[in-house]
Amino acid sequence: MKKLVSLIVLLLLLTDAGAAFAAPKINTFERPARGSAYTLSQWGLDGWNAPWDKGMSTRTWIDGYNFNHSGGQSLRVFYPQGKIDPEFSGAQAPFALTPAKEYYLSYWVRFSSDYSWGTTEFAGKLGIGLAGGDYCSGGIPCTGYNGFTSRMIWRSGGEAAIYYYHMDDGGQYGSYRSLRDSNNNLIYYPKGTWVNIVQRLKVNTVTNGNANPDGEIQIWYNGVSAANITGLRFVRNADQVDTAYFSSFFGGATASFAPTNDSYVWYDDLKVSTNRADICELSTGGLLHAHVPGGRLYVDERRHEGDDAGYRRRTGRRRHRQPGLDRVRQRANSEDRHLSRGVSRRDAEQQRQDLARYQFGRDRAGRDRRAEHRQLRKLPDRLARRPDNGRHLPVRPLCGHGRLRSQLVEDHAAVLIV
Ligand SMILES: [Ca+2]
Repeated sequence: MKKLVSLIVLLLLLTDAGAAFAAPKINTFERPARGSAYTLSQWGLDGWNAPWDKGMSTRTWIDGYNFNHSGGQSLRVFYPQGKIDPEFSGAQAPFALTPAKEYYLSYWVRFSSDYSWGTTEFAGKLGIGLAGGDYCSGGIPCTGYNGFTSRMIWRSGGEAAIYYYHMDDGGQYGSYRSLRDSNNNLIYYPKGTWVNIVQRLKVNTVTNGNANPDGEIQIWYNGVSAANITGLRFVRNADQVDTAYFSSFFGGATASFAPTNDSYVWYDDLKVSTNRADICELSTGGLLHAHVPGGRLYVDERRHEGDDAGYRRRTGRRRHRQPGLDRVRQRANSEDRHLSRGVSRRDAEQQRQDLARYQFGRDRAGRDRRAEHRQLRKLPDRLARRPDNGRHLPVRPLCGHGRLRSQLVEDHAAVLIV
């Protein structure tokens, strides 16, 4: 019970803490028409603006057919067989951010199941990174006056690493640090499944034109810290993090780095924020451990009792009230007692029916809830297959299940598994 209470308190804290910060920049790729290229102007319509791009109009595709991490769509990027360099492989665009000393960046990524890491040499840039100033990269040493970059790469066999340009690279090219799991083993990107990458970059301070060695880069892989680099010097001037740098292509400088077959990477749920609380993938270290006796899904409604005005303020929408909702609320209010004495099969079934009635209303909100419900239903199924038989399972109640955060969390404060 303590865990449930602390989960709810945590969610309230996370939701409210965000109000003091600027809104995070998010892209779920749900707006654009599926089956179309996601051109730079389309990015702009979603609030992501860049002065130039490579490959966005020719090698990107809004996938509403195959894979997505949220909603019904994702961004697929194409890496043609035999090609290297951003001119011919993948996509690039430096998206403008409001300059800040420190940023968090999160995205979900899925490699095609026959992804080729290269021919005889193996390296490529993956997804989106953080950068500032004139984002020094591509074999240009960082002087402290020409900015910095920090991007994810793959190496041989899909070894995951962060590749960053800073003042102390010690050569023409940047530095890299391989990601390692909690047992200090190298992390390799899997094929054919979604993984989450979070990067935090903090620019060093500057005193009288001298760079102090207090810059930092940290990477989380599926919510767990996988690299933490400190003592970095990026700049001697006033440059800050001002770019979310989409930069993904094969290479390396020679064709030996090219893929041996057409390869694809899907991206979804890009998020950039100065506020860690906006990155739900990092909630309590990435995983919330909830006690899950029966593997049943339960939506807690308590937070919004009598708070319609607050709902309208947050969402700009009038809240839909539907038959059955009040009963769901009542049951939610007595949830503690249910849990402490165990939920009978009959009670649980009644809860399920009430919840379904609420979620399956015939209006547009009902359709949205049905989509969420389909996502949510996968959660207990997946958890139940784990060897610990559904108890003390790591769950991500704020992330990765349709509009959980934007819709369910705002509507209901918490999604619990009971
Ligand atoms: Ca999506």
